[in-house]
Order: sequence, then C-alpha cells, then structure tokens
Amino acid sequence: MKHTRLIKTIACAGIILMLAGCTNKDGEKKDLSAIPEAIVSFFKKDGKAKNKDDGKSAKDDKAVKEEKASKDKEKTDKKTGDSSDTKKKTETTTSSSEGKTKSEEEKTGPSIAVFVPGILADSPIYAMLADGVKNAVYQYNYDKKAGDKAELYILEAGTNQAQWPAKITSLAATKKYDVIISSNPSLPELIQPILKQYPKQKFILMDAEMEGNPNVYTLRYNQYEQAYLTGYIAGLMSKSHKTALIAAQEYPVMNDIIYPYFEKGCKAAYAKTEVSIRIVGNWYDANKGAVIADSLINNGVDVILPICGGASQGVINSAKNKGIYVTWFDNNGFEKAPGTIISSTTLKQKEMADIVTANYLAGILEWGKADMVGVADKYVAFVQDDPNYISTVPEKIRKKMSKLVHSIENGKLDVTK
Ligand code: RBF
Repeated sequence: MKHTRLIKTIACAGIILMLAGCTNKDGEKKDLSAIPEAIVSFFKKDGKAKNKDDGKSAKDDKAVKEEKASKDKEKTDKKTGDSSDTKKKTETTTSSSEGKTKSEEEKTGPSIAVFVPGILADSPIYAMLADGVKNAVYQYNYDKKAGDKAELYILEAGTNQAQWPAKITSLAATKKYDVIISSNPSLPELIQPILKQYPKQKFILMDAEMEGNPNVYTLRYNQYEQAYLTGYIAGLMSKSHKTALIAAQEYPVMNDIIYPYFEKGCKAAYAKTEVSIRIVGNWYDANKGAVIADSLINNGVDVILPICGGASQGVINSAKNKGIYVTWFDNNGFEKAPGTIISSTTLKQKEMADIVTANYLAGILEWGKADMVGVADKYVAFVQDDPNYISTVPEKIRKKMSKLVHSIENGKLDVTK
C-alpha cells in the first residue's frame, strides 16, 4: 500500500517526553502544565451520554455496571476463549423478565470500548470516531434480542497524555471488551505492551498505521493530500504571502506530513509564500492559541491553519478580530466563523468508523491490515458546496481549487511527487 511505511508513530515514552517540554507564550517551545481531570463517559442504549468525573477505571465504573445490568449476561468461554472472565460471569441480576439470574442466561453479544485519547469536545476527529462507532452499534443492535446486542463503552482518557498508557491498559485488563477502538497516530506504539500482556485483545486504530499484527487493524487518511489542499488555498488567499500552522504539539505525522505538505501546497499556489509553524503545547488552551495567532498576525501572517483542538477557538477569535483568514482541518468548520474560515478539508472519520465497526461486527474486518484512504476514495474531501465557501472565496480561486481536487481525484497529480 502507498505510503504505509512513511510514518513512525510516537512511543508512549515519547508522549511523556513531549509533556516534559516547555514553551514561551508565543508557542515557540513546548509547555504542558495545567492538566484537567480526565472524564469518563458512558453511553446508554438510547445513545445519550453521561459524564462523570474521572478517578475510576472502566472496570470500577459503577454506572457502567448499572448500564450493563439490564442486559448483561454471561459471556461464553467459546466467545472470548478466556477463562479469566469468571468474575464477570458470576455477576447476577434480578432484572431478567423470566426471573433467571444472569448466570443462567447467556450474553452472547460483542462488547466494544472506544478509547478517546483526549476529549471529545473541540476535537472533531474524536467526535466523529465516537459517532461512527455508535451508529454501527445502533444499526447492529436494531433487530437483535437483548442478550445478543453489542455493548458500547466510551472512555475519554483526557488531555494528560501521561495517563493514556495506564488507562488503555486498564481497559484491556478488564477483559470485558472484545475490541478497543481508538484514533491517534501514537496508538500503535502505546499498545505494544498490551498486545504482549493481553494477547486476545483486539484493536481497531483509526488515524494510525500498523501492519501485520493479527490483533490489530489500522486505517489512516491521506494527510499528504489533506495538508496540500489546505496549503494551496492558504497560498492562493494570502495577500501578504505569509501563512502559518498553529499545532498543539509536535508529532511525527505533524512534522513529516501535515506541516511539510501544507507548506508545499502554499508554495505551489505562490512560490514565494513564507510558511511558519508554532506550537501551543496542549490541545485545549484557547487563550494561548489567541496569543500565538496575535503574534503571527502582527508579523504579517494573514492565513492560519490551526490544528490544536480547543486552542483553535482562540486562533479563530484572534483571526476574526484582526480580519485575517483561517483554514480548517478534519471537519466542516465554515459555521464557526463565516467570512473568516476560508476552507474545510475534511476526513470522513464518522463514516469510516461506522464502516470498520460494522465490518468488525459482521466478522469481516481484515485483521493485520493497514489501510489508507484519500481524496480519490472520497474519504478526504475539500468542501466546495458550502455557502460560506462560495461567499468568502472568489470564484477565480474556487475554480483553481476545483481543478486541483479533480487532478488529485483522477490521479493526474500525486502530491507526494
Ligand atoms: N487531534 C485533535 O483534534 N484533538 C486531540 O486532542 C489530539 N490529540 C493528539 C495527541 C497526540 C499524541 C497526537 C500524535 C495527535 C493528536 N491529535 C489530536 C491529532 C490528530 O491525530 C490529527 O493529526 C489531527 O486531528 C489532524 O488530522
């Protein structure tokens, strides 16, 4: 497969090292200080979310047990092949309509955990992941009887990346979940010890790459194309010919793909464009996002691409106040600031998460495979029909963008060449 070997994902040690750095207020170096409590959420059958303060593992979460109590029945050894599930199997409930205890009935449906490496709010890539998996589970459960329904548990691991290894390990340690679904390029490294310690635990990892392990399926997006398209419109729209990317943190995909191909796109539009990158140091600090954007704008930058989660709101506010443009990544962001947002280069992560989860539930997921999807597959898209795009971006530039999208779609342009 194309590009599959290009990314080295971050080791969990790498993540912790990243946390140890420090940044000045303009984001030139890294600084991760305030660490909010992680949040655990779980989703009830009707899809409504409940949030709880963290401090408990998935295993201990009483709410999860209550949610499961109405339908939880034993998992068979045949299904999990795992005799250490005894504790769960001996739990009983009186809620059975026929007066049977849970140990008398069999819970045969699959159990899925979604591990969100961060928080759902302001990270479209995670919200789309959760929505896609929820949809697939909902569809699967639609005509199933209680014991056969799939169970879904969603864990928000929070913004303290140092806690992710322990949190995902404790999810696997419960042995409750047939598959853990997540999304982040750092996951393949993070799960290495788990694959050894819990050899029956399966993982579906989106926005990640790992090939050849029979317990792991990965899918990533062609972010060469996503970044190049975004850079191209930034280069076309910049009047000062100075553009910038504000990233939450450095990571291999950012350093090796997103930033270089954003820069390449900018320069393909206008060769003398000056492109720079600044680092916020976390995925949530909107004030810092605004301070960094202000300083870039003061230096003449007039188009910014924020890839920094909740900090992006600060970048948008600053851009709006100072009358410059923002390009948007991952989902359709036009509504966030009409007239300021000039583009949205989207990933169809919701659709993809839905498909891979449905494939898993249907037993047809190809374990060990590492897929990549891009513009030609329509899983990376440049939004051209949004009214805000049409009203903000001049027709001449929209035509150039349309031509570029076509040439990538029909294979005439390989942005990596
Ligand atoms: N993207 C987000 O939107 N929100 C996050 O909280 C987030 N956290 C990340 C943490 C790490 C360690 C890494 C490597 C990436 C993270 N990303 C996050 C970036 C995400 O994988 C992707 O590159 C961007 O969303 C651009 O598509």
